[in-house]
Amino acid sequence: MKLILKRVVCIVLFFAAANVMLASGTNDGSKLWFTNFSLPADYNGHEFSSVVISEYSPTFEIIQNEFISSLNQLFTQNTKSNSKTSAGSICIGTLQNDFIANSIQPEILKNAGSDGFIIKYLADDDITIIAANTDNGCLYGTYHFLRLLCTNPQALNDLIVENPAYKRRILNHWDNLDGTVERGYAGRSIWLWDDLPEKLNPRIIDYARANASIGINGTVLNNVNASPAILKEEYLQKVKVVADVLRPYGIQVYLSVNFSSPKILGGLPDSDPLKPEVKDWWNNKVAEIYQLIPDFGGFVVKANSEGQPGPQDYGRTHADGANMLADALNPYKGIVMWRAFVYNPSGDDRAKQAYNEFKPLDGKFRNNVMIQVKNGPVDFQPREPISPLFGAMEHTTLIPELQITKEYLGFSDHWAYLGTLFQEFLQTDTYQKGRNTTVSRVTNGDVFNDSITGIAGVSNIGQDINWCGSHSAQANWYVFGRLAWNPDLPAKTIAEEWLEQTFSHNTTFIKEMGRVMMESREAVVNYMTPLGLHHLMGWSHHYGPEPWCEIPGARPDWLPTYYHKADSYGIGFNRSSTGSNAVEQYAEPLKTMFDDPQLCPEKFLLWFHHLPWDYTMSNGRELWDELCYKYSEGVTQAKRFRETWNSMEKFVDERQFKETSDKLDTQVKEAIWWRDACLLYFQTFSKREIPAELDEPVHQLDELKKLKFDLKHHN
Ligand code: GCW
Repeated sequence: MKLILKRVVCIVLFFAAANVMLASGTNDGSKLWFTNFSLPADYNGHEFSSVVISEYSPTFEIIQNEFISSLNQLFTQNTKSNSKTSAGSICIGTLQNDFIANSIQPEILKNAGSDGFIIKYLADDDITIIAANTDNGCLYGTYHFLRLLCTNPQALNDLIVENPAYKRRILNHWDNLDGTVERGYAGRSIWLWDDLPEKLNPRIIDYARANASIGINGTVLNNVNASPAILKEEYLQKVKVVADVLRPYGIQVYLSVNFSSPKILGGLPDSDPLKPEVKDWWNNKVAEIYQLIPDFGGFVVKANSEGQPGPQDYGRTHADGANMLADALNPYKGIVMWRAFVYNPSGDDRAKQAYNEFKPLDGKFRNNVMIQVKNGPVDFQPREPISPLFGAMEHTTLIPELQITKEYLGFSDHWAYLGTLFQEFLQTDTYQKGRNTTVSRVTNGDVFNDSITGIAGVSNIGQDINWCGSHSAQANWYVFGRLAWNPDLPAKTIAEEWLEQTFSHNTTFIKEMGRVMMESREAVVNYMTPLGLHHLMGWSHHYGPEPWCEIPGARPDWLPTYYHKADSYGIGFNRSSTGSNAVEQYAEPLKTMFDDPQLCPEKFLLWFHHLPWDYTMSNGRELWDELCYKYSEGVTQAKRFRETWNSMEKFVDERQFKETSDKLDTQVKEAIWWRDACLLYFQTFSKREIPAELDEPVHQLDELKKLKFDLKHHN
């Protein structure tokens, strides 16, 4: 300890603890996963009494403040228990810190990369070192250390080396400049554009902290359906203020841009990407942005998709458009995330179109372009097979796009933990370059030599006091960050870690609710779209079942009938080699597997096949019966979740308990709504009975068809 005292510049000592816990019964969720910020009851680690920080920067100031408040809170509480052992110190810094430079081998630190860190306990000195190559690495190390103190303190005795899998871990906000949020179920936008640049929403600092605590290092502030106005000088001044606040938390700001901006904002005759005046306009705009925001991340573009303008308006390709922007950003190290979410009503099977358009462009994009691809080939359904583009674009970097906001999984009302969905996707083997070329490995630089890598998640954050519209939905923001950092972390570990930090250390609580979380997404699949069904939801708002939905004159690929194709023979979309042949876009053995109903995983059966109602499933049941069992199972699961939660009252705050309990009531009610609507409607084609041992529907089909869903109550 003396040794340190001689060498360090700054010692942080602790002050009397502030009471930062909320009074019982008032827990509103505003503290996210810092709510139960306390040591486990059986904690027998160190009573940390000092922190040594010898460097200064705005980021180190945050680190220092985190330590002052956190350790005060943790150890003041802890002295109430009798678990105190020895007093320990923490030394945090980069190789600029002499003690760190002398105590660790530089090769170990090399393995931590630019955002990673190491945590090492030096028994002789009774010091825990948190070391990184950068300030941001130290910040991530700080949060990791604090997380482990609260959830798994034993782990701090071993050497920890962390290096995130993806370099860019980015939230995409679909926030409009008028304060609304597309597909947002947690209130209006947190940016409060009208108040900026004079006034900043103070919650943006909490937002930055929450993101940094789970390793998120980028945020796209506005909707991909982008208003050109975001690039006006007036808005860039606002963006600058946000960027300045996020910067010390290691978060870079990005913007979604409208491809027609040169025409709309700049008054040019058009926005043809090959015209010199259009290029000049972008070059000047980019220069203006970097003048204000020197570490600006880059652009996201939704082009020639769902009515948005794009290079094809001028007979140019996606590569022409993306490269023009990439060239403008390149001198500043900015990047382009060009979305592959394209489909045309007059085109081929919607599930094939992104591949059809982008595969031929492989190798035609600049190095600072990433093609942003949704996890599945259609659109964030409760379950989809992976998009066949993953692994197929050997010469192009792909950035996976996940949806954290649950547009198709019950908004923020249903408890659906997405850790299992994200994991299923990231760990799927694409087989594109032989075995074990999983989605995460073909996108994080392991398999291909990508110079930039990233992963994007469409945010579920809004102005609601609990940020996400419900307590349970916070877990999806959390798990996105944790998996972006390490896609190999088990979804269960992350669920338990989140439960412990958000609610309670009680092991029964964690075990029981961990089980609920791990089952929750599958339950939603069961009561909404089992066996590979998809897109059965209501028109436009996408909430609740409307498999019958017909809107005169509507695009067919926006209607459920396009997808389920139920008729007197059977149900499902034939994407096999006798149908749309979407299977052909996958590598072997996936292609053969998906093509044959006998080999196709049953969870994807009706995604790839149109099968007769009496088709025999692997368990011997007929398809119709199996569908009935799946829908019923979903309802049973939802009821079980509610029962489990209701038996947990003693472990959680009254307000958190009640609010979650109410949501689970809604979920059960709506699971029944889904089951009844789908089974009664499909029964009009199958003309078969619901198996006698299952519950009968409680609604009438006509009654359900008349139901008008009021989106206002869910926004
Ligand atoms: O999922 C669909 C949504 C649209 C969204 C679009 C997209 C932002 O229904 O609201 O638009 O995808 O991802 O571009």
